[in-house]
Amino acid sequence: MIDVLIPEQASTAAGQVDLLFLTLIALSGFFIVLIFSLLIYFGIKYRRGSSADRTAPPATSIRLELFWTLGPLLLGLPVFVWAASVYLDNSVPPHDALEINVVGKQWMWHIQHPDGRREIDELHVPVNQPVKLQMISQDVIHSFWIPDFRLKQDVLPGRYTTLWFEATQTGTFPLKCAEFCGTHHSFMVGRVIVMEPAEYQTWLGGEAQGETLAAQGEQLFARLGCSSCHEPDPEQDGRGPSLLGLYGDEVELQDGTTLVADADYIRRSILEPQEQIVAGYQPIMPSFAGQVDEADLLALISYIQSLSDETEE
Ligand code: HEC
Ligand SMILES: [Cu+2]
Repeated sequence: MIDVLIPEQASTAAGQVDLLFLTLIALSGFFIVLIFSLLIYFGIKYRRGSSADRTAPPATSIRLELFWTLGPLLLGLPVFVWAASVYLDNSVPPHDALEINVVGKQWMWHIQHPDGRREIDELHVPVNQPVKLQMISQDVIHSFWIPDFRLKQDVLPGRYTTLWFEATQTGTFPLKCAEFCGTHHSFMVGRVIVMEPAEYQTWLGGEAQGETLAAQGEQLFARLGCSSCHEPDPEQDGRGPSLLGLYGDEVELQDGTTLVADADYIRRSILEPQEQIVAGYQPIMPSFAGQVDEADLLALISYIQSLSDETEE
């Protein structure tokens, strides 16, 4: 019977989420049965004209009050702690996760693999390996949902969100948009194809495809003229700060605050360079809003990220 109730559990999150969900159902069921049984029992016992004893009803009972206040509290709080830990497990991606970019737009999912391969409404991933999706929308709010993985994450315009998972079995699983996003929302469906790692490697190399995402970003960097101000070599003095080692590093801003240079910061630096000025530099960088789309931005970020990977090694 359980098999009928529970759909495929195809990720490490699925079992955790189902157990939590079923526990909540069981707890709710227990209280529904308890309350309705008592309701019916007392309804019959104290119906009008019954001979039940109504003399000297108890006015207060501290023990009863404590019992029905603390009882549900003690049952409920552990569920909260448990749910929070499942939530945290599934919101912080492991460091070794394979990073894949997702751009949602009316009405399709556009997916970019780090080695440059792109696909639409299909996501190929290896089995038993953590995968981190970095997602953004080019228009309205969408929501990336893989029911068999029990995972769902809003995809927002103007800000990156992440979703990570580890698929535990090979196969094809439905992918849906779970946010009403316009007239063709219901067509915004796709498939997640989980493959053996070797098969995935063959698939990646399969289609003649050109360069990696970072290399595409490097070309954009030259074509848009970023390189005229941002010298790749930190020894040379460009008009803008060197971007070597920027990704993941702390940046000091002119107003004295510091922040960590993540994907969102770099995206903002390109679209709204006047908003956050790096300490010690002039606000001379022009905005590139309108010249680059979300896919270009992800390529640029991937390139800037690759500059940091090199310095770390
Ligand atoms: C006219 C020169 C100029 C051009 C062209 C230019 N930048 Fe900049 N950039 C700057 C300056 C100056 C700063 C530092 C002041 C600021 O924060 O605006 C900066 C800051 C940045 C930062 C933040 C760096 C940090 O250390 O926090 C990033 C990221 C960046 N630029 C990326 C780019 C990209 C990508 C392009 C091309 C699409 C580009 N820039 C084009 C001059 C330029
Ligand atoms: Cu959508």
